Order: sequence, then C-alpha cells, then structure tokens
Amino acid sequence: MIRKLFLGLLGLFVASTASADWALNMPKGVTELSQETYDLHMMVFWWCVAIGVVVFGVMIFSLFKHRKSKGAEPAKFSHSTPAEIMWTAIPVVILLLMAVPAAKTMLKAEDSRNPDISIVITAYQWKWHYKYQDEGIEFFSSLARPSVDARRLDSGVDVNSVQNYLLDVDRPVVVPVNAKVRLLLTSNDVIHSWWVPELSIKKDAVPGLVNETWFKATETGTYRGQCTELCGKDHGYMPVVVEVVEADAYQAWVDARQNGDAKLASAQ
Ligand SMILES: [Cu+2]
Repeated sequence: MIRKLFLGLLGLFVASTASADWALNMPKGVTELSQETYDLHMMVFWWCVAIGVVVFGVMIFSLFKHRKSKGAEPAKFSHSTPAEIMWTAIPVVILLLMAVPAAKTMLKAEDSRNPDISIVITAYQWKWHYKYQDEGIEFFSSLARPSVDARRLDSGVDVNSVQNYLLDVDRPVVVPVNAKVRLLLTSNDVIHSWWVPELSIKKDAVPGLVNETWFKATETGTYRGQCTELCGKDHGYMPVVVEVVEADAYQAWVDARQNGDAKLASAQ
C-alpha cells in the first residue's frame, strides 16, 4: 500500500517535470520582478529544506543514539541559558537574511512611478474593463466565444477540444515589450482579483478603492490568468489575457483601436 502510494507520488513528480503545461513550482515569469520573486521563493524554500534537514537530523540522531535500550539516562536540567540564546538568535539571523532581500523586492514592486502606459482596470461581474489612460482606448474583455458555447449545459461540445478553454477572451490587453505598464485596479460591484502568474501580479480589485501595481515584460507572448477572488457564480468565467508585443505592433494596435477597428484588437 505504502509502496503503491510512494510510486504514485514519484510518478506525479516525474509527470510534472516532464510536462511543460503544468508544474509544482511557481513560474519564473517574464518580468524582472517575477524573476526576483522566483529567486526569493527559491531562497526561502532552500532555507526551509536546510532547517528541516538539520532539525529532523538532530532529532532522529538523538532518538537513535540515546535510546533507552542502550541505557541512556535522561538529563536533569530544566533550563539552559546558552541553549535559549542560541535558539533565539539563530532564527532571528535567518529571518533577517530572508527579510532584507524580500523588503528590497517589495519596495520595487510598490514603486509604480514614471510609467510608460497607465491602464485602469475595472472589474465587473463577470468581465474586465480596460481603459488606457493616455491613448483614449477602452474596451470590455469577456470570455471568448468558443469557451462560452462549450461551457453551457448539454452544449454537446467536448471542452478538451476547445483551445485555451476558459483561459481566452474576446479582446486581450495589448502592451509593448520592455515598457513600464502601470495598472490601476478597481471594481464596479464586488471584490475581484486580477492575476497573471507569468507577470507575478495578483492584485485585488475592490469597489471604492484604487489599487496600484506595475509590470515590465521583457519577453513578447500571450500570458493568461484568471480572476482569483470568489466573485459570484461566473467567477470561473472571467479570464485575463495579456499580449506583449513589439513596440511597432503595439503602435499599430493603438492606431487601429483609435480608428475604431475593434476586430483588429483580438486578431493581434
Ligand atoms: Cu471576479
């Protein structure tokens, strides 16, 4: 039984590393900050591994070495000042070693000054509204038609045959690569959350409040995310799609949008 379980778990790990579609670890992402976030996550992870190895190592060694059958006698002392100083000081030092780089990254993540583009994102039940502040572009972004048709009861459509099922929209957000994009998030009804793992952004959209964040994508591509705050019955049907394109393609998209060509947006 245990053997089966172990082999099953092993299979799961192998499958996760073999498949590029999903993995156990967080993605490295496509922004400088997402890379930093990933590095922080790995640093904390390895600290945890080291602490686990040391603590359980000492514990198991002590249990084995000082077992009763070997005639071990329990120690009589109830207080040890050196031990207490040690087990206070060492964790404090480890926490500081983690806190300093983490604070640096958090400060960077909060600094959305001097953006190249500002986009106001308003969440609705159950879609997103994007407004490019200086470009005068605004549009709703809803679940793409193939997903809408497939998700209906008795639709007769095999959802596995729908590309990017529940992760595609009719009009994606388009931004240029290597540009600092500031996002101003709010909501029209209930609390939603705008999440794109590859950008390492998960920010709440709260009615009556404006939350601020930013990203600078360093790789072109299509990045997908979802609403991550339970926001009602269609919470699972309001994905986020961000298309990072070259600067000239972005300009062409802006020009087309400003000329009212809504179709081109989703074709980009
Ligand atoms: Cu939502």
